[in-house]
Amino acid sequence: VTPSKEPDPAVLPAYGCQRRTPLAHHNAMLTEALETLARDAAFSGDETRSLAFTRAASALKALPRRLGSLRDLAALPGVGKHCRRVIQEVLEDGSSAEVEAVRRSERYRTMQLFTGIFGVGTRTAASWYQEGLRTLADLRATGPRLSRQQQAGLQYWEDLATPVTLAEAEAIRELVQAEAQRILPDATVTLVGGFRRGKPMGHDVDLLLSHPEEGREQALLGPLVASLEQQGLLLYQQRQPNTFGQEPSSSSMDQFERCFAIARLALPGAGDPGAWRATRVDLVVAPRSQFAFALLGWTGSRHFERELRRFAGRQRGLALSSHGLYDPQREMFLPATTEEEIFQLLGLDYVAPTERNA
Ligand code: DCP
Ligand code: MG
Repeated sequence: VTPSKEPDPAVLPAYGCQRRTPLAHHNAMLTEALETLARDAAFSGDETRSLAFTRAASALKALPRRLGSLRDLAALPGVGKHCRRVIQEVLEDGSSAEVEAVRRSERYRTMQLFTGIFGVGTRTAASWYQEGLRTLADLRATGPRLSRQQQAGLQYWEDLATPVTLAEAEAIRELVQAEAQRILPDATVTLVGGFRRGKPMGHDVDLLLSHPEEGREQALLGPLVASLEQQGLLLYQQRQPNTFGQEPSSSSMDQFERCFAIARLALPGAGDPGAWRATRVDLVVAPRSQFAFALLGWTGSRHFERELRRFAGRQRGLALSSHGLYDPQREMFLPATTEEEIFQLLGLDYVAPTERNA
């Protein structure tokens, strides 16, 4: 045994995908402070700075105890000077003046509000802020030109800002599955995203659709969306075709056939028999051969996914996406039918969905 080559067991592994990160952890005050700074940096378009804060927060989430002093930071990989200073402030004073100033700032508050609207990204929100817009009323009144998606986002803003519960997500999954199986009896509908990681609430319902027979899944989404729409269950829908293999993927966004929708979910327990709420639903269709990769890619968290791709590239020379694992040396995709097999191909210990809250 050469001690210098053995990883120090007291130090957390460097990549988020090498760690177990439960939903409930021991350092919420610190991670919330750092994530505020991460969001603020992202709002100004500084992804690198944002990532540094996100990385530090993510490592803290995996720490199996409360961080008591700055000395404990030795156990965490990649905590830079700025993060250190913020952590020190929170440990000593219970809060960080810098973070509090960000939280109070008009820009941060407005950016939070605007980027929270369905269809509004950082750049759009920033340009609206530049133009002097501050409230939803501003958008509605003096209105910049809004896309159809943004109009729907504004129209149903209040419902969409209300967290979706696991029970509501399950109800939507069942409804979609019943409809999908009327079209193709063996179709599968899997609840992915935060709910699969054990979150009791979410901002949307992410559903992965597939079929055991390769190719059959192509006949699913069109009729499914048409049928849901006919029943008055969709308040908004926007379909995108599958573009995998057609054009080089420009973003980290995958290229599955999909539908971004706002569903009209009946609320049977609400007293009023006609009660309903608007709910964001993403329907994503994966062929069987890519299902395990899609499942892994759509379970998240976003940071866990980013770390998986970074690990695959930097440590293994492989390109991971929601479509597959590509080996550029052998010029081929490495097949896998389960998430466990993908971790194995990457030479990583398996991490269960509920431990992927990096
Ligand atoms: N995803 C990703 N990269 C993207 C979009 C999505 O890796 N650009 C993956 C990771 C996410 C999952 O898809 O976990 C679903 O995206 P959401 O934005 O719905 O995130 P969550 O479901 O995790 O969170 P929430 O509870 O807010 O819905
Ligand atoms: Mg989600």
